[in-house]
Amino acid sequence: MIPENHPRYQSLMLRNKMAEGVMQGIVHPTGLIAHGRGEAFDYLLGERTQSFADDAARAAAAYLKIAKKPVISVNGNVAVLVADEIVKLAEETGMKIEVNLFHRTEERVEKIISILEKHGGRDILGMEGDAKIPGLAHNRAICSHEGIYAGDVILVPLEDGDRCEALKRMGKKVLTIDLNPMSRTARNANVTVVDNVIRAIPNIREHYGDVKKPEEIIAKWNNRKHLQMAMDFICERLRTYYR
Ligand code: PTJ
Repeated sequence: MIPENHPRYQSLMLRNKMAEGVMQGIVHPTGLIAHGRGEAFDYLLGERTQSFADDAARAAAAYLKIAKKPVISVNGNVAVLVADEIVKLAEETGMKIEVNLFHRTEERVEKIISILEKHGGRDILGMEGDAKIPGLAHNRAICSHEGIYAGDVILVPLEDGDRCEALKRMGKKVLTIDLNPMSRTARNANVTVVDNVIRAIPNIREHYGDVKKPEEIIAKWNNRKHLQMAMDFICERLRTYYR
C-alpha cells in the first residue's frame, strides 16, 4: 500500500500498474525498462506539460482534424496507462484503434483488445494481422490492412524508431508521444509530443475540440525546432536547479 500523501504517489502508482501489467501478461517485461527511461526524462521535464509539448499536442490535433483515415497504435505500456483516454480520443476523432505490438503474440493482442473493450472501445483492430509494414523484419511488421496499413495519419505513442521510419516510408504522417526528445522516433515523426502519454492523450483530445484552421497550424509546424526547445528546457533546468 502506498500512502496517498507520499510525495511520489502518482509515480509509484504508475509503477505498480506497470508491474501488474507484466504479471497479467499485458506489458512485455522490457516495457518496464522503457517505462523507467520515460520516468527519468519526465523527471527532467518537471513532470508536467511544458509549452513546447502543448504546442505539439495542438499540432497533433490539427493533423487528426485533416486526416481521412486516422489510426492509433496501442502497445502494452499504453494500454495499461491510458486505455480509457484512448477510447475517448478515438470516439471523438473517428480514429480507429489498432493493437500493434513490438513483441507480438496473439495472446497479448487479445488481452489488450479486451482491456480497451472494457473501457468502451469498439471494433478494435489487431488480431487479423493481414498486412505487413514493408521493410521491417519479424513479427513487428504485422499490422491490420484496415488500420495502420490503410491509414493516412498514425498516432504511435511510445514507438520504436524503426517502425516510425518504415511508416514514414509508406507515405504516412506519423504523430508520436515520447518523453525522450533524442529518440529516433522523436526525430523521425512529423509531430513529437515530448510529454508523458498520461498527460498527452487527454491534451490532444482537448485541442482537437477547439482547433481552428488546422492547415495553418500544420504549415507552420517545425518538429525539429520543438525538439530543440525540449532539449533547451532540460539543459536550462539542470543548469539552474540548485541556484
Ligand atoms: O508492448 P510492446 O510489445 O509493443 O512493447 C512496447 C515497448 C515500449 C516495450 C517497445 O515499444 C519499446 O521497447 O520501446 P522503446 O524503444 O524502449 O521506446 C519507448 C520510448 O517511450 C522511450 O523513448 C521512452 O523514453 C518513452 N516512454 C516511456 N514511457 C513513456 C514514454 N513516453 C511517453 N510517456 C510514457 N509514459
